[in-house]
Amino acid sequence: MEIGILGLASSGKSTLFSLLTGQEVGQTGRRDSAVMGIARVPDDRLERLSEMFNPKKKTAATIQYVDVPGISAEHGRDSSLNLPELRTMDALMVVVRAFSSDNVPHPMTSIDPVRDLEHIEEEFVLQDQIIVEKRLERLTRDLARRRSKDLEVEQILLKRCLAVLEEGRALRSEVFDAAEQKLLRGFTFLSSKPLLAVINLDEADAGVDPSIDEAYKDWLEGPNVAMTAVCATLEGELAQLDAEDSAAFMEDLGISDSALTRVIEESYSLLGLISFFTVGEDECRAWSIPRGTPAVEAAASIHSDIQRGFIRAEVVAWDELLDADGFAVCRQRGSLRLEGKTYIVGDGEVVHFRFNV
Ligand SMILES: Nc1nc2c(ncn2[C@@H]2O[C@H](COP(=O)(O)OP(=O)(O)OP(=O)(O)O)[C@@H](O)[C@H]2O)c(=O)[nH]1
Ligand SMILES: [Mg+2]
Repeated sequence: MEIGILGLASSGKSTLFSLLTGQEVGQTGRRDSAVMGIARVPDDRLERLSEMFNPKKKTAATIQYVDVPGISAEHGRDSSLNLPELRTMDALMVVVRAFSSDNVPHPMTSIDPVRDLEHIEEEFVLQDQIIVEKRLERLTRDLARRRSKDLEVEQILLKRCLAVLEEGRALRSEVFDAAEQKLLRGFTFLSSKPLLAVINLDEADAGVDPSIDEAYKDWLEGPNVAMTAVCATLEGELAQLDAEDSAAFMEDLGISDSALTRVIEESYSLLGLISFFTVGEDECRAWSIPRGTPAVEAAASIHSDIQRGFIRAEVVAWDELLDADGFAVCRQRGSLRLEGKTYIVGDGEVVHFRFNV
């Protein structure tokens, strides 16, 4: 799963990308290409299971982030939104600047995170509108030449999209049924992708939750939208410290949890992902699957052989396994269940697949 990091110039995208992925981006201001990196999803449950099994290897779930060059402050002037990489992203993360700094110029001069968010949303809407209009023109021409039920259906759907976009609304705010979603998928509309707004705060405001701010209310109401806040420079400083010092520093500042962890967790849930675990002396590992995935497809995320030869899944909740201190007691207690192919794997379940190929 991939999330594109977008925003106006100098909003802190690359700083945040480096902190999330541990990967340096180098110079700011590059406008031509995107940079990919991988973030490990922090998961206390995996830590606890690993303490129990003491495996040779511990593997966390991951999310890919892509640092995209800054969006222009002028409408319709964007090259970075035309990057092909962006089209295949599963979600978009928009970093908006709320920090003030005399050393870092803001492309719109004043600091106004809500305005910046709106500007970027308008840009998504504009880009999608261009695509819809082009396609509609084409459809009108084709339909004048020959009748086609499929093309008519597409035309009706796209006209509906155009009406939404002309109102300045993102397509993610509209409900489409499964067939419509399938038809729209190929267009890879930016405004239909789930969106995580990350407000990059001043050091002094670290720990403030922007979702309680009235100014963002309109933003938070929509479906497939999430919001969180970080102070990127502060997180950078925290990352330099060892665990003990960083905990003490956080206490001084009155912040209880790492904002970076929150960004990753918000990303994860926005993508609709959950984790199941496989455990053993060789490896304890968290696997990402979309919520609602049946066991046989969860097996496929590990290996196609396990899917092909699927017999049964042995399933137990992570905390029950921990509480029982091993599978043997789970079996006695009946908390270890045998499930079939269609069983929907739940978040935090430890799964052992029995298969035969
Ligand atoms: N004071 C302060 N400065 C920050 C913060 N986050 C980023 N900066 C600074 O802002 C400048 C731009 O940060 P980048 O992370 O390069 O911003 P960017 O969005 O990647 O910029 P472009 O790629 O040029 O669009 C750098 O000098 C950062 O050190 C913050 O939370 N507080
Ligand atoms: Mg950058």
